[in-house]
Amino acid sequence: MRVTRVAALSMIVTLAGLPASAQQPEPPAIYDGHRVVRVTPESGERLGRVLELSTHIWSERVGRGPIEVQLSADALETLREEGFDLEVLIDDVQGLVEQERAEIQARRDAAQLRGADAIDFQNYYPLADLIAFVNQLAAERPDLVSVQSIGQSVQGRDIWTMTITAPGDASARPQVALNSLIHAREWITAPSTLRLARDLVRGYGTDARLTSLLDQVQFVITPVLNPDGYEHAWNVERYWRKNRRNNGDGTFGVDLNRNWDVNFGGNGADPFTNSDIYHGPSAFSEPETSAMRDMLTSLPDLRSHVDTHSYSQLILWSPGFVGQIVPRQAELEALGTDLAQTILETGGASYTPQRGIDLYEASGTFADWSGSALDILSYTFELRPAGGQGLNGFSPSPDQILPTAIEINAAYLHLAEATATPLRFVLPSVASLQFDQPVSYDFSVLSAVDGPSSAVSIFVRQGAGSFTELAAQSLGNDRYRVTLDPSVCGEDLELYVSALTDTAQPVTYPFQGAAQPVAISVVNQQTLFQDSFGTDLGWSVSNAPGLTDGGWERGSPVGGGDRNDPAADFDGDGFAYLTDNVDGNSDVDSGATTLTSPSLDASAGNATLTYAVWYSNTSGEDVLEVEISGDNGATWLPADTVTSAGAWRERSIDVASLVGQPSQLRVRFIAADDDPQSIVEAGIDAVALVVDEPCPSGCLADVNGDGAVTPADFNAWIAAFNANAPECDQNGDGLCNPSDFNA
Ligand code: 0X9
Ligand code: ZN
Repeated sequence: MRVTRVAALSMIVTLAGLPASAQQPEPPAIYDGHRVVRVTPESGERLGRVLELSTHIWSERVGRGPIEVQLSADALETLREEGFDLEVLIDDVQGLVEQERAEIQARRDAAQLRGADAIDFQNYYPLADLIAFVNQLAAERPDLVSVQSIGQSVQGRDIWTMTITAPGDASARPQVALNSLIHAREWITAPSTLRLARDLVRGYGTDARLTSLLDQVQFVITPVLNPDGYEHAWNVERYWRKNRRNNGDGTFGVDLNRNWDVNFGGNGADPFTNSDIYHGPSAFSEPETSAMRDMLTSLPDLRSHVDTHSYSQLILWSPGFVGQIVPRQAELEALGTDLAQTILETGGASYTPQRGIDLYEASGTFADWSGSALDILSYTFELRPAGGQGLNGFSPSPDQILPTAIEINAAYLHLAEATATPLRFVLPSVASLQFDQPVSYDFSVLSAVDGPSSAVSIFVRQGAGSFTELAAQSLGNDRYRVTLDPSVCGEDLELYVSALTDTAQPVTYPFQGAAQPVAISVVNQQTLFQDSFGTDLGWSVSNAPGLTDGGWERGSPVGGGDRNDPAADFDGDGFAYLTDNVDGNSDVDSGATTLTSPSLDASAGNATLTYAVWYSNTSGEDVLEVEISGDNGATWLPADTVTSAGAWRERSIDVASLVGQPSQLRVRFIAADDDPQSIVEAGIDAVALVVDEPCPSGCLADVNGDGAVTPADFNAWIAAFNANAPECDQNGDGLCNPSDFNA
């Protein structure tokens, strides 16, 4: 039962403690009678009518086909009268909001024992508690934390920023900036930045990794960038997104993630004041964005930034809109992919790394601005839950807060290590090595502020022994070459790189060196088929009858990479299969184009098919399907689905688990564009069919197992004979006797 709202209780904020009142005032029942419905408008005009009458859009995209919207009881009645066919998905939106609130209150009541902390990561907390926690950490370790108000919100609330670094002179330490709650309803984001602050403060001096990081880096953390919006979402309207600017026409709020001076007012931002993505009257019209701009531009050596949002589990980077030039694209992509991997390896959820533009176009966003205006590596994180849940996605259960904070912390830490420690190591990613086949790799050791690095070495080992040092050959310009020689089959090769800064400070990659080396599996593979498309090995193309443009063709990329098409092939021989390989406005339109391999013999063992794929699609709705056939193309099975990303990616298919060991295997790549308005660009390169063979058992004559047959093995055999050891049996008859000597 809902209690009518008593006169608004004013929140009494203490600097380092709990607010005086634990009982929250009841917000007005703003969504009373609201339902969420699915409707399929038959025309653009009918769609406009639905949008006009709805209070919120729950679907991720609006266009042709069904959409999900929130309607008041009156609006629902009106649409029914106008002949719309409405399917009710959620009968009582207000009920959902109240359920969430009741759970928060129940946890609050049960948490009397939660200890001295203002927030506990088991529950959501109002603004006053979040700020109390900021001040609590500062009071706990004033030698590590300083708190500063960077300005005031529209309604005059302070925007607090914490700077966290080791005691002593920090002037030479670069900065990493993190913020959360730019969007009012994205409640799960603040506990993530605050968790990092807590761990840094409490881990300094006890945790080696955090201590070393704070010795080298300054964290600049703004947990609540939009305090007015958060208060409003907490006390009045749960799904409020913007700030609380009075727009002067009866509407409120500017979207703080459309108010930055980067393509301000462009696609994916609205000029309508009532819109959730209203960009405001001018760039930086809002005190929240201008305060943040001034603070960030004043930092002497900012390296990277994360603007933390929810939801959909994404790691996003620029470009965020069509035509944005992103000089550090390759770095953003490589590191963004690492961040998603780090989250996964922490035992966290699966986050998709992709360019912002591949999600949807947006203009005037914070991370597009910080990345370009400050020349740093900037990301937008979208936290839990996974996408496609309407406004419900902003209300994950409090149980999700801690796991989300832990996985996001791992990513924040990785970002700081990768961008703000004195040297940066750029290594190729190597999934596996062929045993007994030495191979050379080039890598870079870059120093952004210090002079050139020196004493670059690589340390490797296979098995449990100690690491041995390999010489890294200097190629000049911070490039180095090393030759790896994996001599033991089936045992991971582990390595780390070390170097000295110009001030002789040792730095390793990965950050913890020998304690956390890179592991590369060492396999015994046989290549059954390999195609880099320099010549025609018998692939065929078939286009759907409706296809108007964009069939597969073999060639060198000519588009120049300016329309989401690859600027170069993947494996460097200059050739690939590409869809509509022409410069300018050309892509796959209105149908599918299918590229089918020649018949391949996969009968030699359990085969894996590997390939590099490029697939980019501006609408985000289309995908590239990969299918395989074990009967020479008579029947096909789905084997891989590739979603949009403007980069070459290596993929693999476990052929054996799908179709066994066929002698007539085919694979086909189907690039489709069902929405002709969207741009689809695809490429395939470096196709290979390999089988893993068992590691060879050691040569019998190598009795002492040193990898070579030498006179020393003779003595070793005598010893084995005397000891009746298994190595004695050279003729394989299961016995150890003098006939083994002749063998
Ligand atoms: O639209 C936004 O502001 C962000 N998503 S949210 O649902 N949290 O509002 C994402 C912006 C990312 N940039 C681009 N998609 N270009
Ligand atoms: Zn957001």
